[in-house]
Amino acid sequence: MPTVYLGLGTNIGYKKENLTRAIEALSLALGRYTSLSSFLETAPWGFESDNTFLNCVVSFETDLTPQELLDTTERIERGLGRTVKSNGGIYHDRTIDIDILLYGSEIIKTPRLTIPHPLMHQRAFVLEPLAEIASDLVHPTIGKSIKQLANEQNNGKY
Ligand code: PH2
Ligand code: MG
Ligand code: MG
Repeated sequence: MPTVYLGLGTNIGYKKENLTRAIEALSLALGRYTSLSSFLETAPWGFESDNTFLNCVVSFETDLTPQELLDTTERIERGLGRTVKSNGGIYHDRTIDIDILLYGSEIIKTPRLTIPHPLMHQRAFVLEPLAEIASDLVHPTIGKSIKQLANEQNNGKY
Protein backbone atom coordinates (compact mmCIF):
# COMPACT_ATOMS: atom_id res chain seq x y z
CA MET A 1 0.00 0.00 0.00
CA PRO A 2 1.32 3.46 -0.77
CA THR A 3 2.28 5.81 2.05
CA VAL A 4 0.51 9.16 1.93
CA TYR A 5 1.72 12.29 3.66
CA LEU A 6 -0.88 14.81 4.75
CA GLY A 7 -0.19 18.38 5.85
CA LEU A 8 -2.54 19.71 8.53
CA GLY A 9 -2.99 23.33 9.52
CA THR A 10 -5.29 25.39 11.72
CA ASN A 11 -5.26 29.02 12.82
CA ILE A 12 -8.57 29.57 14.61
CA GLY A 13 -10.30 28.00 17.59
CA TYR A 14 -8.60 25.47 19.86
CA LYS A 15 -5.77 24.72 17.48
CA LYS A 16 -4.17 21.79 19.28
CA GLU A 17 -7.59 20.18 19.62
CA ASN A 18 -8.35 20.85 15.94
CA LEU A 19 -5.22 18.96 14.87
CA THR A 20 -5.87 16.14 17.33
CA ARG A 21 -9.46 15.72 16.20
CA ALA A 22 -8.42 15.70 12.55
CA ILE A 23 -5.79 13.03 13.23
CA GLU A 24 -8.39 10.95 15.09
CA ALA A 25 -10.91 11.27 12.25
CA LEU A 26 -8.23 10.37 9.69
CA SER A 27 -7.22 7.35 11.76
CA LEU A 28 -10.84 6.17 11.86
CA ALA A 29 -11.07 6.42 8.07
CA LEU A 30 -7.58 5.19 7.12
CA GLY A 31 -6.32 3.11 10.03
CA ARG A 32 -3.66 4.14 12.50
CA TYR A 33 -1.10 6.62 11.22
CA THR A 34 2.41 5.39 10.50
CA SER A 35 4.17 8.58 11.60
CA LEU A 36 3.31 11.95 13.06
CA SER A 37 5.45 15.09 13.35
CA SER A 38 5.39 17.48 16.26
CA PHE A 39 2.96 20.39 16.21
CA LEU A 40 4.71 23.53 15.00
CA GLU A 41 3.58 27.10 15.59
CA THR A 42 4.04 29.08 12.35
CA ALA A 43 3.32 32.55 11.00
CA PRO A 44 0.66 32.87 8.27
CA TRP A 45 2.30 32.31 4.88
CA GLY A 46 0.89 33.96 1.76
CA PHE A 47 -1.73 36.07 3.52
CA GLU A 48 -2.20 38.53 6.36
CA SER A 49 -3.80 37.34 9.57
CA ASP A 50 -3.42 38.02 13.28
CA ASN A 51 -3.94 34.31 13.94
CA THR A 52 -0.81 32.16 13.95
CA PHE A 53 -0.96 28.58 12.71
CA LEU A 54 -0.38 25.23 14.26
CA ASN A 55 0.92 22.81 11.60
CA CYS A 56 1.89 19.15 11.48
CA VAL A 57 2.41 16.34 9.00
CA VAL A 58 1.04 12.82 9.38
CA SER A 59 1.46 9.71 7.23
CA PHE A 60 -0.77 6.72 6.58
CA GLU A 61 -0.64 3.59 4.48
CA THR A 62 -3.81 3.43 2.47
CA ASP A 63 -5.49 1.52 -0.31
CA LEU A 64 -7.82 4.43 -1.06
CA THR A 65 -7.26 6.01 -4.47
CA PRO A 66 -6.03 9.62 -4.43
CA GLN A 67 -9.55 10.79 -5.35
CA GLU A 68 -11.12 8.72 -2.56
CA LEU A 69 -8.53 10.11 -0.19
CA LEU A 70 -9.42 13.66 -1.23
CA ASP A 71 -13.14 12.93 -0.67
CA THR A 72 -12.21 11.67 2.80
CA THR A 73 -10.05 14.65 3.76
CA GLU A 74 -12.69 17.11 2.51
CA ARG A 75 -15.43 15.32 4.44
CA ILE A 76 -13.31 15.51 7.60
CA GLU A 77 -12.56 19.20 7.01
CA ARG A 78 -16.30 19.92 6.75
CA GLY A 79 -17.00 17.81 9.85
CA LEU A 80 -14.51 19.93 11.80
CA GLY A 81 -16.13 23.18 10.74
CA ARG A 82 -14.19 24.18 7.64
CA THR A 83 -16.44 26.47 5.66
CA VAL A 84 -14.50 28.44 3.05
CA LYS A 85 -12.05 26.64 0.74
CA SER A 86 -9.03 28.58 -0.52
CA ASN A 87 -9.25 29.34 -4.19
CA GLY A 88 -6.67 30.74 -6.60
CA GLY A 89 -4.12 31.53 -3.90
CA ILE A 90 -6.54 33.58 -1.77
CA TYR A 91 -6.24 32.16 1.74
CA HIS A 92 -8.57 32.46 4.73
CA ASP A 93 -8.43 31.69 8.42
CA ARG A 94 -9.57 28.12 9.01
CA THR A 95 -10.35 25.63 11.77
CA ILE A 96 -8.69 22.87 9.78
CA ASP A 97 -6.98 22.34 6.44
CA ILE A 98 -5.87 18.89 5.32
CA ASP A 99 -3.65 18.85 2.23
CA ILE A 100 -2.46 15.78 0.39
CA LEU A 101 1.29 16.37 0.04
CA LEU A 102 2.53 13.07 -1.37
CA TYR A 103 0.89 9.83 -2.44
CA GLY A 104 3.71 7.29 -2.63
CA SER A 105 5.90 8.56 -5.46
CA GLU A 106 2.95 9.16 -7.77
CA ILE A 107 2.61 12.25 -9.92
CA ILE A 108 -1.03 13.21 -10.44
CA LYS A 109 -2.54 16.16 -12.23
CA THR A 110 -6.29 16.39 -12.54
CA PRO A 111 -8.57 19.44 -12.28
CA ARG A 112 -9.29 18.48 -8.65
CA LEU A 113 -5.97 17.22 -7.50
CA THR A 114 -2.27 17.91 -8.02
CA ILE A 115 0.21 15.60 -6.29
CA PRO A 116 2.89 16.31 -5.13
CA HIS A 117 1.23 19.36 -3.59
CA PRO A 118 2.35 22.13 -5.99
CA LEU A 119 3.61 24.49 -3.25
CA MET A 120 4.97 22.05 -0.66
CA HIS A 121 8.63 22.61 -1.64
CA GLN A 122 8.28 26.37 -0.99
CA ARG A 123 6.71 26.09 2.43
CA ALA A 124 8.77 25.68 5.58
CA PHE A 125 5.54 25.02 7.51
CA VAL A 126 5.29 21.80 5.45
CA LEU A 127 8.97 20.92 4.94
CA GLU A 128 10.06 21.32 8.55
CA PRO A 129 7.52 18.87 10.05
CA LEU A 130 7.84 16.57 7.02
CA ALA A 131 11.62 16.47 7.45
CA GLU A 132 11.07 15.28 11.04
CA ILE A 133 9.36 12.10 9.85
CA ALA A 134 10.63 11.58 6.27
CA SER A 135 13.90 13.47 5.81
CA ASP A 136 15.35 11.09 3.20
CA LEU A 137 12.21 10.85 1.11
CA VAL A 138 12.83 12.16 -2.41
CA HIS A 139 10.38 14.65 -3.89
CA PRO A 140 8.98 12.83 -6.96
CA THR A 141 9.23 15.72 -9.43
CA ILE A 142 12.04 17.88 -8.00
CA GLY A 143 14.32 14.95 -7.26
CA LYS A 144 15.70 16.38 -3.99
CA SER A 145 15.26 14.92 -0.53
CA ILE A 146 12.90 16.56 1.94
CA LYS A 147 15.94 17.32 4.11
CA GLN A 148 17.59 19.21 1.21
CA LEU A 149 14.41 21.12 0.43
CA ALA A 150 13.91 21.98 4.11
CA ASN A 151 17.49 23.26 4.38
CA GLU A 152 16.92 25.50 1.37
CA GLN A 153 13.95 27.01 3.22
CA ASN A 154 15.60 27.32 6.63
CA ASN A 155 15.89 31.08 6.50
CA GLY A 156 12.95 30.99 8.88
CA LYS A 157 10.15 31.96 6.53
CA TYR A 158 6.91 30.10 6.97
N1 PH2 B 1 -1.84 27.23 4.76
C1 PH2 B 1 -2.12 27.94 3.69
C2 PH2 B 1 -1.60 29.30 3.49
N2 PH2 B 1 -0.71 29.74 4.49
N3 PH2 B 1 0.50 29.43 6.48
C3 PH2 B 1 0.87 28.64 7.51
N4 PH2 B 1 1.74 29.08 8.39
N5 PH2 B 1 0.33 27.39 7.69
C4 PH2 B 1 -0.57 26.88 6.81
O1 PH2 B 1 -1.04 25.73 6.99
C5 PH2 B 1 -0.96 27.68 5.69
C6 PH2 B 1 -0.39 28.97 5.57
C7 PH2 B 1 -2.99 27.41 2.64
O2 PH2 B 1 -3.63 26.30 2.96
MG1 MG C 1 -3.40 24.27 2.50
MG1 MG D 1 -6.29 22.65 1.54
